[in-house]
Amino acid sequence: MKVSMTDVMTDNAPRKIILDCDPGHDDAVAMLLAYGNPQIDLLAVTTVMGNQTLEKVTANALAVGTIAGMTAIPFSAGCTRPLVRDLQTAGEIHGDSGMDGPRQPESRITLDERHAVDLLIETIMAHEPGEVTLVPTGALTNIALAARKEPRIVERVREVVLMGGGYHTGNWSAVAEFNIKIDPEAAHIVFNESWPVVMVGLDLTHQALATTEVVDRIAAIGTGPAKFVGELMEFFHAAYRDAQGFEAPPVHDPCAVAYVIDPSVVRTVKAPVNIELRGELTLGMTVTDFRTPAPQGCNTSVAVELDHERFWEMVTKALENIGEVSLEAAAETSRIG
Ligand code: PIR
Ligand code: CA
Repeated sequence: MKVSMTDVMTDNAPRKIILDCDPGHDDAVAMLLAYGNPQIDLLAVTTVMGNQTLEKVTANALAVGTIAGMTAIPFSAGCTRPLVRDLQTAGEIHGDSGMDGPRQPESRITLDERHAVDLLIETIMAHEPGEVTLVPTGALTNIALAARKEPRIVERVREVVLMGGGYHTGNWSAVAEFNIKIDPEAAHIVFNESWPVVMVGLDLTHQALATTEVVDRIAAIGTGPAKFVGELMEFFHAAYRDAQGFEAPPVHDPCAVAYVIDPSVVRTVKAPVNIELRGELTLGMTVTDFRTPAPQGCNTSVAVELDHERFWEMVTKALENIGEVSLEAAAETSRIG
C-alpha cells in the first residue's frame, strides 16, 4: 500500500490496524474486509484462544490468509488461555475446527515466531503515537497483557475498536457476551485503561444479519474467496438457527472493521462501560451507564445502530477487490492497496 505524506496528514490516509482474532466464521469475514478494503492498512493479524483452542484458531487464520493471498502480512499466535479462568470454547456455533463448513487449504503462510503480545507491542511502538488502531474480535487476553507488559502502548494507540459485550443483550449468559465473559479480567483491564474504546457489541452486531439476499450477492461474485465466505455463512446459518433460533446469522466481527473504515456506518453513543467481575448472575456483563450527560473524560462509547445496506456493500466490495487468488501464486501475490 502506497501512502503519501499528504495522506498521512489528512483523514484520507488508510487506517493502520492490527486485527486480534479467534477465527471463527465472522472473524474470517473481518479479516477479508480489512484486507480487501483500501481504507485499511492491515499491519498484522494476531490470534487468541476463544471460539476454539489457540492451535485451531491460528490454523484457521492462516487458512483464511492463504485463501486471500495475505502473504505480506505477519500472523502471530498469542494466549492459549484466559488470564484467570479456564478456557471455554464455542464449538456449538463454530464447530470442532472453530471454522467448520468449507474445506480448508493447506497454509502457505508461515507464522511469525514472536508471541502475539510482543508483535502487538513492537508494531505499536514502531509507529507514531495515534497511528495504530487495535481491532480485537476475540477475548481481550492479548491486548490486556500487552498493556501490562508495555504500558506506553496505551498512550500510543489511536483507539481500540472491539467486538464484544452488549448493553442490553447477552449470548453466553443472560447478560454477558462470549468474548468478554470468557476473560472478564482481561476485558476489565482494557476498558479501564485511558485509550478510547469503542464497544461494538451484540446490540449492534445482531443487526448485521447475513440474509439470503446478502448471501446471494456474495455468491454472485463467483471467486474462490467469495465461495469460501458463502460456505462459511451456510454453516453459520445452520448453527445459529439450531443453537439460538436465528433466521439469519449475525456476522459480528466485521462490524468493528466497518466502523474503522467509515464511522458513519455505525452510530455510537458515548457512555461509561465497566466489566462486572463479581456478579453471581452477571459475571462479564458490560455494564453501560446511559444516564446523560456522559461524564467528562469518558473514554468509552457503544455502537447502537448499523447501516445494514452499506455494511454489506463494504463486505461485498472487499471480496471483489480481493478477486481471484490462485493458491499456487499466493506466495508471489502482494498486498491489495
Ligand atoms: C459467536 C461467538 C461466540 C459464541 C457465539 N454464540 C457466537 C464469537 C464471534 O466470533 C464473535 O467475535 C463473538 N464471539 C460474538 O459473541
Ligand atoms: Ca470472534
